[in-house]
Amino acid sequence: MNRVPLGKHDSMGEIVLGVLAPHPPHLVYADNPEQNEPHSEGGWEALRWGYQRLARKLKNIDYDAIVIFTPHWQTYIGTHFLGLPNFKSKSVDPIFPNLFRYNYDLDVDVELSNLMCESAAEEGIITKMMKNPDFRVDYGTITSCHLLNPEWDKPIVAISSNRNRHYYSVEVMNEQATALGKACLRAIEQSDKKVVLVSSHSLSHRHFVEEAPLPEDMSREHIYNHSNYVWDMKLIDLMRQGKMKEVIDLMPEFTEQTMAETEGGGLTWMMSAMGFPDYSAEIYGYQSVIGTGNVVAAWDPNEATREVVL
Ligand code: 2X7
Ligand code: FE2
Repeated sequence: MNRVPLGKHDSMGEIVLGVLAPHPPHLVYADNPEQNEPHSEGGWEALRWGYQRLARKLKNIDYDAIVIFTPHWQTYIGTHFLGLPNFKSKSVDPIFPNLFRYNYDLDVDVELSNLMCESAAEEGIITKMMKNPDFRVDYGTITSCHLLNPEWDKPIVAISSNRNRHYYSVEVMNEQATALGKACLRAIEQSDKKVVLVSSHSLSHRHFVEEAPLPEDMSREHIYNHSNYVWDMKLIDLMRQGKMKEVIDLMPEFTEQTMAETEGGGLTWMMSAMGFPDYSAEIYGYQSVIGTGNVVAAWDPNEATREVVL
């Protein structure tokens, strides 16, 4: 599609918030929503209460769609985008089917999805629209979206994670995700919509290999090892200082040393789309889940509504 470049005074779409939203299925399990079959006695409150606070902030933001980048929809040829108006099925976590069997029924902003797909292709990225009605949406997308917007009253765009890191290196992943972020920003501007970006992943990702008899037994929960914790704190400190370019430059080293899900490119994609913010991130909570490090954080481009949360 040939698009006319936007003139200086044309109205433009914009990113109204960027969110780092970890997706351990444990958090949905602990919340006991009606969509999830297993029942829990709670757990992981530092993260769940942080998410609830952020969800309240989102209720006061005017936006049209959530665009989420997920490391659990892994594609080996190109980057894929959800391409049908609705997906409905049961999502079962392959590792934790005891915790997550979630009945979802979600709407997609196909117009925005198409625009992003086309814009990415113009950037030289191999792309595909996912139009299989039986496609099962990954638990990362569902968990982060559920915790941010339990009402599911906004359409989403979900973007797959191309496995550049496995074919090439974390450095190549960082470059490709940067290009994808720029392409998605162009599409958002063209769309004339207000968009919330979500990068769905943990920070450090070394984890236990044996589950506690009661998964929500919080006496068993702790970070996997100290060096992973130190890395997480280093990154969160830079986020607070508004040094996101530095965080992205550290991505290869951080990802290698902590086995982080940043390998999928989500944080790099989001920061690139947001122009590598030099203002403070809002921190909503940090906690381990099966030993992994998880922070809920947001970047609010609007100075008037930006808060110091924690
Ligand atoms: O996918 C995940 C994760 N990222 C972190 C913790 C626990 C389970 O699943
Ligand atoms: Fe994950």
